Amino acid sequence: MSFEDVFGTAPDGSWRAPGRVNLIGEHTDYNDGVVLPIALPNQIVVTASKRADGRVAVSSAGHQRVIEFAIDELAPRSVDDWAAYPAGAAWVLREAGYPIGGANLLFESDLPSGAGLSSSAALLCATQIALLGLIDVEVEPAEVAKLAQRAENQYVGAPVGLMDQTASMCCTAGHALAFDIRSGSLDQIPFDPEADGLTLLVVDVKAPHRHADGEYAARRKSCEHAAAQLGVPALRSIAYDDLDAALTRLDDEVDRRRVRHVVTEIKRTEDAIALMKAGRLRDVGPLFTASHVSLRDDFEVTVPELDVAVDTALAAGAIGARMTGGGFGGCIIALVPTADAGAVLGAIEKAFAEQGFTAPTALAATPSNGASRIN
Ligand code: GAF
Repeated sequence: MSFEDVFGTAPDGSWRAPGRVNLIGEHTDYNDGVVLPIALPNQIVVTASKRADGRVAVSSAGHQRVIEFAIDELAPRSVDDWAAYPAGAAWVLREAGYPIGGANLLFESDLPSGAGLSSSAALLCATQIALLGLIDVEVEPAEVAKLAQRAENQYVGAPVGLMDQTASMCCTAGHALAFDIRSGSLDQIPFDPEADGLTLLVVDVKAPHRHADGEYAARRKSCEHAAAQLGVPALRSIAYDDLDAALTRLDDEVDRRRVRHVVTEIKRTEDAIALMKAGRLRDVGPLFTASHVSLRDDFEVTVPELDVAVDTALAAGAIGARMTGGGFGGCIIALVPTADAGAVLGAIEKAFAEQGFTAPTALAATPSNGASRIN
């Protein structure tokens, strides 16, 4: 159905916000660490028109239903299901003092949800820039990202870090975004695997997210608990060279493994950034694989589908592979000589069929631009 069919009026504009894959730096953002995402070509598009009654009506191409709420009446978790995200976006803008008005919003997406590709962050970011665009207010992309994180933390109730929203807002085509959460610095690193004869494969392993929300919150708690015990504001403060000494000061064995993942992952991410800046993308491959091992054994956020996909990709010729995103399902990325990309994907499909897993799907990982107005 067209916008006019759904809302009986013409739209005033369209805005878009992409999903992301993180190259490396997993579960480091809420530890004040460093991350290295790219934005995907897959995105959420929202078409919008102004309303004069202070109400927001949302619909999506996949759902016939229109859900409506009054901006003035929004309170954390007052709207649920997928509409919680546009509601959270309106709520956070109102809380931050932006004089947003009512709107009709129609969402379309080619970004799979539940695949760990940040569809939630994209939905929040797209809604925020549409609501701001309708009142001709421009807000810095990094600031929009912080507001989107606040909406997800406080309105939706998910204790996520700042990577996904910042990737959706601030990435640029042809680059990976080196985002240092502690300093706030955003460094665009040229990323063109094709120029090195490589392909970045993104494979959705189609595993259902099992207990992802509770497990994510538990990982975050463990990190905060360990930081408190070590007397630091966040695990970023533990230098890689001081890791062994820090581990002896922790009494909980699980916390020790969580800390080892975070501190070594920050080091791997810094090393990957340095290698990419030096034009040595091939040497980043082993860091991807070490990251996966750490996420599997120390952070314990993988599932069999992710492990099988990574192991199979490596055996079939990938020079590095890892899960990407929060884990417990979602996607893997694999850095593969372009000539072997088809064989690697075929090997993963075959291994999944043998294991009785749902068939995986591949996505193009072209590094794309962050969110923007379309028209
Ligand atoms: C999820 C979260 F939303 C991010 O903030 C980040 O912590 C990621 O998991 C793990 O790196 O995508």
